[in-house]
Amino acid sequence: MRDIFNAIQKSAIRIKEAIDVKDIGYSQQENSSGETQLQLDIQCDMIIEEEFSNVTSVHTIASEEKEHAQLMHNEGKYFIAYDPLDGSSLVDVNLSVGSIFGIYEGDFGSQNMVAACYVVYGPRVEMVFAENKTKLYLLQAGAFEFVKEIRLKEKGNLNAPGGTQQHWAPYHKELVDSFFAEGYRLRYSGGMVPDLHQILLKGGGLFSYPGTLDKPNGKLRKLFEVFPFAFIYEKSGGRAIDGKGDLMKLPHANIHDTAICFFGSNYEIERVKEVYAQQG
Ligand code: AHM
Ligand code: MG
Repeated sequence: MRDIFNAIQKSAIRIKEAIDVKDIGYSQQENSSGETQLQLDIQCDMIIEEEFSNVTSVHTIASEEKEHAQLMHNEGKYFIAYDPLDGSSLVDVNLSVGSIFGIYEGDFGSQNMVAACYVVYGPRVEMVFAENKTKLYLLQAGAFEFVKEIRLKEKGNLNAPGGTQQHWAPYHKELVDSFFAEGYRLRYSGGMVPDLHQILLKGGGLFSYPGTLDKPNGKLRKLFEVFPFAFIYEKSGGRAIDGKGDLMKLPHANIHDTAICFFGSNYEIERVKEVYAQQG
C-alpha cells in the first residue's frame, strides 16, 4: 500500500504540472461515457498508468478514460479504479479539479475496497487518503506533508445539489429546498472533488447527485467516483447512500456503471432516507 500511496503522490505532482502549463483542447476521442476527452484528460490518464506500471502490487487498473480494465502485474493483489482528472472542463475557467482513486483487493467491487484517495488541485494541492482513518496531506515544496485527521460532525450547514434542476423529481426538489429553508448554504462548483472536500473539511452537509429524467441512475460512476467517496465519508464518520441503502453495499455490473448518490453527515443522510423511503 505504501508503494501505491507513493505512486499517487508522484502522479499528483506531475498532473499539477500538466494542469499549469498545457493548453486545453479537445481530442478526437470520446470516453466510455460518450464525452469528448480533453487532451489533458488523456495526458493525466497516461501519467497515472505510467506510475502504477512501476508498482508490482498493482494487478489491474481501470480508468474513467479507458474503455476496458488493463492488466498491470499478474502477481499484484490490488485493483485500482481512478478518475485521472475529474471536472476537467473546469480547468479552463480556473476552478478546482481533482483525481480520485479507489483501491480494491482481489477484484473491483464495493465490498473489496481497502483504501480510497483523492487529490484536489486548487490554490493548494491537497490529498486525502483513507484506510482505517481519513488523513489530509498538503503539497509543500515538492512533497506531501501530513496535516491532520478528518472527522465529520453530526450535522453541517452546506448543501451541494448536483444535476439539472429541470430534471429533478418533485420530492427531490422538496428535499433540497428543505435544507435551504433550514439555513443551509449553497456550495456547488460542479467539481465533485472540491465540493465533497469542502463539506468534509467544514465538518458536514450534504452532496447529492440524484437520478433524473435524462439520467435515471445518476451521472457519477461507481468504481471511480462514488465508491471511493463513499468509503472516505464512512471512514470520516459520515454516511453515503443511494437514497435507500448504503452505497458501499451496491454491486456493479460494468466498470463504467453509475449510481444515484448522497454523501454527508449523519443528520442530513437521515433526512434523505426519510424522504426517499416514501417513494416506494
Ligand atoms: P466528469 O467526470 O466528466 O468530470 O464529470 C463529473 C463531474 C463531477 O465532478 C460533478 O459533481 C458533476 O460532474 C457535475 O455534474 P452536473 O454539472 O450535472 O451537476
Ligand atoms: Mg469524473
